[in-house]
Amino acid sequence: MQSRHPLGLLHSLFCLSSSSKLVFISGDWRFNTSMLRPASNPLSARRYRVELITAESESSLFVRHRRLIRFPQLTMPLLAAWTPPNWEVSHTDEIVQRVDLDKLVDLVGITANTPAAPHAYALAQEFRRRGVATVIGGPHATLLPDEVAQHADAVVVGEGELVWPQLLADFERGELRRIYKSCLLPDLSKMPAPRWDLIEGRAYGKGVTIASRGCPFACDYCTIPQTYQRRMRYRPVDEVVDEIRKMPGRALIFWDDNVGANRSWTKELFAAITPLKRWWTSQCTADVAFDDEFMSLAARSGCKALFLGLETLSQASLNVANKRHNRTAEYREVISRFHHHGIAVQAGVVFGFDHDDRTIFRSTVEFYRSAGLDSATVSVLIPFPNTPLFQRLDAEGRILIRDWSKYNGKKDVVFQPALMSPRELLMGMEWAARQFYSLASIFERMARSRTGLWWNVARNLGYHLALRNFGPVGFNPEGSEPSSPRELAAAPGREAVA
Ligand code: B12
Ligand code: SF4
Repeated sequence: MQSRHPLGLLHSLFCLSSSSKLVFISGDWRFNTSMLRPASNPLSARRYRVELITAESESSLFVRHRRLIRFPQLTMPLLAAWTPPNWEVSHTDEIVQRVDLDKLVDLVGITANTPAAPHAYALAQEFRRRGVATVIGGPHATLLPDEVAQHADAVVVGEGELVWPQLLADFERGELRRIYKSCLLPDLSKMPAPRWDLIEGRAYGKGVTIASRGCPFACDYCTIPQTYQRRMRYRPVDEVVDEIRKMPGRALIFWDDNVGANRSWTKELFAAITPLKRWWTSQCTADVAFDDEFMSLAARSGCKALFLGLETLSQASLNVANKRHNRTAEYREVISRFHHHGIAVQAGVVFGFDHDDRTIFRSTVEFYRSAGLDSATVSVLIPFPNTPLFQRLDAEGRILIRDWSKYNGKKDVVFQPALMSPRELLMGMEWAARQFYSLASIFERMARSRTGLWWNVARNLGYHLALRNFGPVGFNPEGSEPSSPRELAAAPGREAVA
């Protein structure tokens, strides 16, 4: 359960925005957002229009636009729900819509992750050229507010619920400030439902929600500790249940950062959603595998798969990344315990940590084939700006590229890896992804997993087909680089795991 922050008042008083303006809202670090409504200036009779934009980088558009099953980003529909009634809200999600630069609006709000940041800057510039004020928020603005402030009229650092109504009221008065940062974290009780009416209907599944925010860990490459300051918050279970009850369809995703962070709360949640008979998935740390009660309750409540950030098979790399809570020696048992409960494992597999050498690609694929891993999201390490990882690599002179659009984890390597070249890292990742989703590998993994085969096989074949049309094929850096497509097909290492 939540506890009051012992330094609550002190913390608030010293929490300054980087424009040196105190943004003081309350002495308690948690703040019930319902206290803010209605937040606009009650004397204001004028109606205003705000356009909210979910900005997408080119690389993300390329990948996500092709997906058969897509779930929407909740950021802007949630922000819209927090917008005072004298503001009319429209929303453009670049995955499915084009931005209308000539839309007649008073203000534009853009959300952007790091790879989408340069594109968000370009959008903001176009709107500003047309005389429309712009605000940028999201993970990138939280990491680099001073840079973002050069491209927008205002920047929101961290969570937006508490400062958004205040920002709009400032705008109405003509007193928009440069940087808004709430030192208080919103309490998630009475969280309004996202404005689903602002999400383009046909293309998206609507069973998406968030039951908790934050993660107690602090892996050195992750941006969650900076956004949520390592303070977990949980929605009241009955409110989550009420929201799910209203959702159409059977499939459900909890986009929590770590749904197993507080297992007693999670167990309560699982018990409460069991009667709703949903099929759901979420993200978690691997240690939950050893809590049988957690696993049984998850399975009974309809959990079909969990995303586990297993990252790398090198324990030394995990230790350096401050991810000691992952123990590679237990990975095989973790996967088998999940399968025992009928829950599939989707692993986050990341290449490029400092102890990853050229053998890591082959050994990873071989290991996960033999362990019957159900599916994997394969990428290269991204040193997001201002994370401890970025700072360390930067101090060592190993940041090669500062164009944020290249911080996508799929098409570019932006730093100098310790034990191979950037090209070997990228090509090795491409190669491993294809090996993992080769037909022989799918067959072997599914035969070992035997978990949810009817959808698991289909999903694996979907990945297999998607990879056939995506990017270069890659090669195993243990051998020399093939020089022709024919050679590529017969490159050393291909047979090793095929
Ligand atoms: C669900 C999810 C996905 C989903 C769906 C996409 C999505 N973005 O929703 C999928 C699986 C597709 C995905 C993919 C990727 N993701 Co993702 N994802 C998430 C996750 C877990 C939840 C997002 C969410 O709904 N958050 C809840 C909303 C309410 O929070 P929020 O977006 O931060 O918004 C709040 C504030 O930031 C602020 N705010 C945000 N924007 C704005 C704008 C304005 C105007 C204002 C006033 C306020 C404001 O107010 C909001 C309310 O408090 C986050 C982690 C997280 N907790 O956010 C990672 C996260 C956003 N993802 C991340 C990454 C890296 C990616 C990928 C690039 C990974 C990859 N290599 O492919 C891709 C990129 C694709 C894409 N365009 O998003 C990183 C981004 C880091 C960064 N510096 O950019 C995060 C933070 C995870 C992490 N551990 O670091 N992701
Ligand atoms: S466990 Fe996951 S969400 Fe938590 S800090 Fe590490 S990478 Fe981020």
